[in-house]
Amino acid sequence: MSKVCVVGLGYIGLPTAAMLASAGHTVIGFDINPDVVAKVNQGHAHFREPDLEMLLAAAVKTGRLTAQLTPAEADYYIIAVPTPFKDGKKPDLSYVDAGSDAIAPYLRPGCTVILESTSPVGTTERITARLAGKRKELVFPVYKSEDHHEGQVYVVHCPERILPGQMVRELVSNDRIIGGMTEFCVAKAASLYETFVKGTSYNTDCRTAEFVKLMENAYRDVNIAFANEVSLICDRLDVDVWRAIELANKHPRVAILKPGPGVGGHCIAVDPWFIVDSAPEQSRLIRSAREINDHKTDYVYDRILHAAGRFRNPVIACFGVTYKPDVDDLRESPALHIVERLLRNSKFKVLVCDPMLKDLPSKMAAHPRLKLVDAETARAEADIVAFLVGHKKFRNLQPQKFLEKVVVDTIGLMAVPQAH
Ligand code: SAJ
Repeated sequence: MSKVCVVGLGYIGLPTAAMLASAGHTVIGFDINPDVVAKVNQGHAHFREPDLEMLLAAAVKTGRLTAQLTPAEADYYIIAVPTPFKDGKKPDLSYVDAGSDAIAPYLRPGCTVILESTSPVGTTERITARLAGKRKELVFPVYKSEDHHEGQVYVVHCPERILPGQMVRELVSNDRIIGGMTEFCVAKAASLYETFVKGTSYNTDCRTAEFVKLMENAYRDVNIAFANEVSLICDRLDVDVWRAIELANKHPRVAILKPGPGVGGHCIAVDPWFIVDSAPEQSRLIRSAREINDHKTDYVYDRILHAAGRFRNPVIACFGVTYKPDVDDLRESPALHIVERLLRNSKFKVLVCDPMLKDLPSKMAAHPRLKLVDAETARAEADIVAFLVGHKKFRNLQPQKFLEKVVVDTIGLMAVPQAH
């Protein structure tokens, strides 16, 4: 069993820290947010994720997981900090840089640094150079070198690929890609992951691992863009997109995804831009997919606006504001963007119904023309109903109860399944 310092107790770092502790490791969770640290030390997660609360409570109770505002000396460091983009859709590596700067003074010979954050190609080499610049007395790996020094520091990229909503299960069952600066680095990291991962670990170099992760999310974005583009074409040609996709998917080699109000979350709406940024001329499809998915949000907003034109002071009910079904995460949520834009029109009153949320985000909660309500109130009071997120709890809404409303159904909630 090892001592592991997890840098960043967010959506990836926290479940990983709890899982490592439950596997028997001693885990120090380091986060710069005092509220997060306090909450974790009480055994509570700061976001909702199935099974996480139980795993975390046990990890804290046994004393194997503690959170603190500084890093600690450890055998392994796992960096799991955000990698958003900044102006011009350029990757913002400031959190990765800050995380590696923070651990630099604690590194000791033989320790391993694992970058789990989704990162542009070259980032693992970047942090290695940064750490080496701060700890000149230690030996760091050289990319793809076959040399090995006793007591060197090892550095790898092992991208996290767990799906929000199924994180705890996927942490154990997913296959892992371990991309090292050198093969010796891979071997070091593999011996940590094999203590809790039941999936297979595949070894490669860090550049390939970085690209594989970006490519996976770009692949999903492109597929969702196809579904969203098809939905626009169907609207134009007066074809029922849900029935058309259902029928096309009867073909043995066709599996079209679901159209929606756009693509949200902190991953798929962001990561493809890292590819576009690094190879703009070669990434035409990936860029178009991002643009198509972003455009879909504008299109849905315009449809609601068009419907609102019929009313003097329309009440608009938005069913769902999270970035996808059955999570409480609002980051990059297309539905939330639509709500924010609707509120800019002083004639509109907006009702939000979202069973995953106890409260609206603080910046919206006090808005005089916005209310978080239950499904029945939203239905009863609305002139226009926009179905934006397909939460499981919406599945028992009865289409006939919405007949006298103007409905903008972006997720096929009211589509009647066909028997044949
Ligand atoms: N969406 C659609 N139609 C679909 C499927 C999804 O519009 O048919 C939308 C969702 O509503 C959401 C967005 O796409 O707004 C993304 O949702 P998602 O469930 O596809 O993916 P994420 O962002 O929750 O998680 C992804 C996963 N990556 C892949 O499936 C390739 C996950 O495995 C990664 O770990 C995660 O990104 C990440 O952290 O990178």
